[in-house]
Amino acid sequence: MTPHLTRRQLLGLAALQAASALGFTRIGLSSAAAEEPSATDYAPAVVIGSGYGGAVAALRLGAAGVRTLVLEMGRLWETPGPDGKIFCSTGAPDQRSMWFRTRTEAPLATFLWLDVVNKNISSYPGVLDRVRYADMSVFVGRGVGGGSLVNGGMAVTPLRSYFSEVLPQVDATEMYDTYFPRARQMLGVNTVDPAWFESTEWYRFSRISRKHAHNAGLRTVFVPSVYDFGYMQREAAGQATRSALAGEVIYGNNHGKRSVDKTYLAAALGTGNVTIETMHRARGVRREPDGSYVLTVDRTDTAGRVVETREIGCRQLFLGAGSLGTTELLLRAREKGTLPGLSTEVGRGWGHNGNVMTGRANHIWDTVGANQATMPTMGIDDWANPTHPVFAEIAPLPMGFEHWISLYLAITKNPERGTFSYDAASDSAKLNWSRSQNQPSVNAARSLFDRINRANVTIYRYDLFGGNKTIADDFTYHPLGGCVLGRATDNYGRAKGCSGLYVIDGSLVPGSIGVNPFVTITALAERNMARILAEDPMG
Ligand code: FAE
Repeated sequence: MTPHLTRRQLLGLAALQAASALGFTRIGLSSAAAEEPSATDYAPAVVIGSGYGGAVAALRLGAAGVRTLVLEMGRLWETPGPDGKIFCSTGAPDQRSMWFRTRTEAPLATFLWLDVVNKNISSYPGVLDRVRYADMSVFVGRGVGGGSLVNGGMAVTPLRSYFSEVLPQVDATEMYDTYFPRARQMLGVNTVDPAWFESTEWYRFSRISRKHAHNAGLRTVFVPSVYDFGYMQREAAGQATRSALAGEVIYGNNHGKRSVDKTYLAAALGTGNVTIETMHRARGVRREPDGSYVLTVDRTDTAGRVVETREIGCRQLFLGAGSLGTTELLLRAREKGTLPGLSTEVGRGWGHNGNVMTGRANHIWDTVGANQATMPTMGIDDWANPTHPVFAEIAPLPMGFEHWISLYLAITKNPERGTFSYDAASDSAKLNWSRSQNQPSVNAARSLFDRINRANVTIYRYDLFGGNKTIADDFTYHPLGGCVLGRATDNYGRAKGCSGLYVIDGSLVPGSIGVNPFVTITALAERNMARILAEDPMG
């Protein structure tokens, strides 16, 4: 079912298309916003980053009548390339795939130990970045929409008991009665038609993994999504251009996906109060004696060159640059002394939501199908396990041929936390996280998948992650924490020690949430914005 678009969203979508057609890096409804060649250097409110948290802040500020500027370091993904497509597929990646790389760095490095997955590409501000730290790398989205452009669309509300364990100071009744439903409605969450799921070749891989989980006495659940399943059914029937059924996901979806540029950000632009500047990377922030903030912002071109450095002032500053981006900006500001009042908690409480990935080799008769939808829609729910809680999403591996592989992204309960320190030489934040801190996650995943392998007389795949590894623990899709709610900020995201400065994204969540995180990030942002707009003077 396609959600009804509001007038605001329609206006905003038109502004996005117009900016794209005219090649503007500035997107807004008013002609002044769209046409002025030179920049305005002040806005009452500035939002850094246009992922989930940033998009919620932009809409709620715009709807409250606050003139707001959103700064996004990535590009606007609206213009088709020479092949007529905005995004490239996982099977045929080109420069659009990755953020300034000359070779793709996909999560699955090899197949049959062969380096056949990654491809050479030219350097360009592509949509997926892999930020590498010493012992962990983190996948993030770049562009108007942030992670919503590249993610698997799984829109999961956490278990209430675990949410309360992780964020005990947040009123769970308010979250589950008001803000989770509001987030799901705005994001356009829907579920697959179970009858279609049971019959379609595109989810055979899920049904096989479900059978194996059930053979081991485990429970499976359907996972809601922001991919439009009605659209997917039309793809399968040959009535719509294929996207999830054409290998599109981590490098963007050309159709079907309700990324936040199409939902929250379109509505934000539609208020007439919000402008987005793309290819603008906030580098520094300082505070003036009158309490306002001044940002140092680099505008870059598609070669990555800084073409202009601007100073942009604001009264209220909202940080939605994601766990890594927000933490780095605030840590740098604290350590360089431009925001010395920030809490010593900035840079602490980071976790990867217990992410590990694994693959199993199926028997020859248990085919997973050459045709696989890229949007996962089922998970193995063993979170109630008293020693090793795991929520394992049944992931696709759409290679276009039968490979008998069952793939999983497991979310585990890992109590380890990392910290960031500021490295003056590189002027960047370094993540202090050692590979040994993954051991609780590896143990939990092994316990679950050993059980599934035993019940089905199957084994792990050794050829997918390099070095004969059966469990990949060197990357995450779910960076969380760094500016934790109630520690680096008050209970609503107001940064301690800096009034008028707010954290609004995944860096608020203390390292773990037990399920895929974007619904939680969105709902928390809705909750915090409601309180901030009710209590704090804006503009
Ligand atoms: P995020 O969406 O990362 O947005 C931050 C934005 O800020 C980005 O657009 C950055 O380019 C921008 N930015 C950063 N630094 C700066 C700066 N200095 N100046 C200007 N702009 C800046 O943050 N989650 C789920 O719930 N379900 C899934 O199925 C799922 N699958 C995933 C698959 C992949 C491949 C990846 C990478 C992630 C996945 N996630 C999934 C995670 C989810 O996308 C992520 O938790 C959210 O996107 C985080 O939202 P934030 O608002 O924190």
